[in-house]
Amino acid sequence: MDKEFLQTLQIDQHNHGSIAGFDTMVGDEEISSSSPVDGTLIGRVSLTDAGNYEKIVIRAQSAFEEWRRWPAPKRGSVIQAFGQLLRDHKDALGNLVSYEMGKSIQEGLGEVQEMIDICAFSVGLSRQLYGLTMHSERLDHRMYEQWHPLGIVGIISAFNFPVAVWSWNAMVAIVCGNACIWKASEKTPLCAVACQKLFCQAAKALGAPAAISCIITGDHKLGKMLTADQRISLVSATGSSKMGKSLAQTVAARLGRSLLELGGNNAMIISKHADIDIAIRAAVFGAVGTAGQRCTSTRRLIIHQDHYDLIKERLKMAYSQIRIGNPLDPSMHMGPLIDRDAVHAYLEAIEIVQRFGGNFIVSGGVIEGSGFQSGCYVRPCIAEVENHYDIVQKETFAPILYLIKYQSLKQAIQLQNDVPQGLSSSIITEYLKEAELFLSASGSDCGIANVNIGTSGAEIGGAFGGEKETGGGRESGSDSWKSYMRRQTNTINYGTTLPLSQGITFDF
Ligand code: UN1
Repeated sequence: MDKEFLQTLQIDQHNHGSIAGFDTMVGDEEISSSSPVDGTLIGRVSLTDAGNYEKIVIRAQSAFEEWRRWPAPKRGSVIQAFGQLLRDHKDALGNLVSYEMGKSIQEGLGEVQEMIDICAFSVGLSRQLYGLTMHSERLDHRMYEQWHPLGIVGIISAFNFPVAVWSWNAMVAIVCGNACIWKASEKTPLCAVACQKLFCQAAKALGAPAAISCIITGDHKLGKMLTADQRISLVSATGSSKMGKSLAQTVAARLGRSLLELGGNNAMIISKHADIDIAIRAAVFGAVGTAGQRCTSTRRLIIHQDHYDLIKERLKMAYSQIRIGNPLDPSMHMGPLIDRDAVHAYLEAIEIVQRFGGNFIVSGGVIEGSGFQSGCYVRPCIAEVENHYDIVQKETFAPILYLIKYQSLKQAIQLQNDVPQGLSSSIITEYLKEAELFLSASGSDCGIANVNIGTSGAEIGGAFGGEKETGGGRESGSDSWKSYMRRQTNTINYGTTLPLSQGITFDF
């Protein structure tokens, strides 16, 4: 396979995991990154040891001290330059994402597009970090609020969006005046190295302090070091609810801030009034896209009884047309799972569904033979289940779609909400009253609720995140930037006396 994209992105056989700014700090140990596409070793990345971690935090701290003094619109110009580099390297980075993570090239390029879009958003934001002005209750007083950067933002990201989720956090955090330390998934370290190299290029061109963006490489032990570190003002983490629960406790114990984007168990309600073509397209992309490894992947279809049999048949037909194979081949819909552990979890989930009495209408399994030697390719499958099964209540990061039947919309909404997670949800209906009920306070309890589109593929302009075990954080668009800043309330007396608030007198 032609791997020109690796040279374009300056990915070598040995890469430095601990990059702070422009220089490298080489650890003694390395981790290797193998592609789930063909099992080939792509390259190695040096691990960040405790000594290098310490050096990086000190570098980030001093970078922050300088960076916070840069006017925000000037900070935006660095993000603009990075956005341009991403445009120039979109193809190469999209290919690397696809090769290291295994998602289809369409989705790899889409992920880089999300980065380009969040850069544009952040550049605009650099002139809009607004605070409010209030009327003081005291004579000749003015009251207003300002937003200041926090300090160092730690970003922990998952393998499934190896570049975009970092950029949602980092671009916004950096434009707000923070320095960032990024611990990418140890399953996709080369994507992080490539992003860091491009970011450093942009920062250098504009004379920005070197360590406003740093990366560290390692597993959960390094994540723990970052999380427990008092100097990290905010830890923004994407991953499983299990990981988030433990991280939140560590951060809370030091009264730090955390922003969590954790597991989803997303359902699509297909109403009696649904456009069936839209429903099928949305469901198949939601369940099969990224091989079911998005936190927004569609895991449950809650189908009105009148359409149940029809939907089943249409899904069977659609699944028979899914092309699974090398994700760098643009004609493929679905690539491999991330690794063999993920394949194991997928097979285990299938077995548990069967044990509970679930009925597979499209069966799963591992794909073998030529072109599939990495052992990570599986078939997307569909099972008829009950919502209360333990396994249905859990997020399995794999292309397993559950079908559930409903009679009334109230019951459908209840089923949709009746899981521990609360990230994304959708309803397919042509009937306004149903759509509005679904979006109302008595409707979906998720952070994202869509009508006539699927559960995945959120745009960067909205706030992204969810409720319950999804962790409550909001990243990316809207006013999510406020999570990366501290609010300061200022009251100024421009009079000649000192009136006290609440009318208190204190004369002496
Ligand atoms: C994730 O899976 O962690 O909405 C993020 C989506 C993508 C982001 C998913 N824009 O599906």
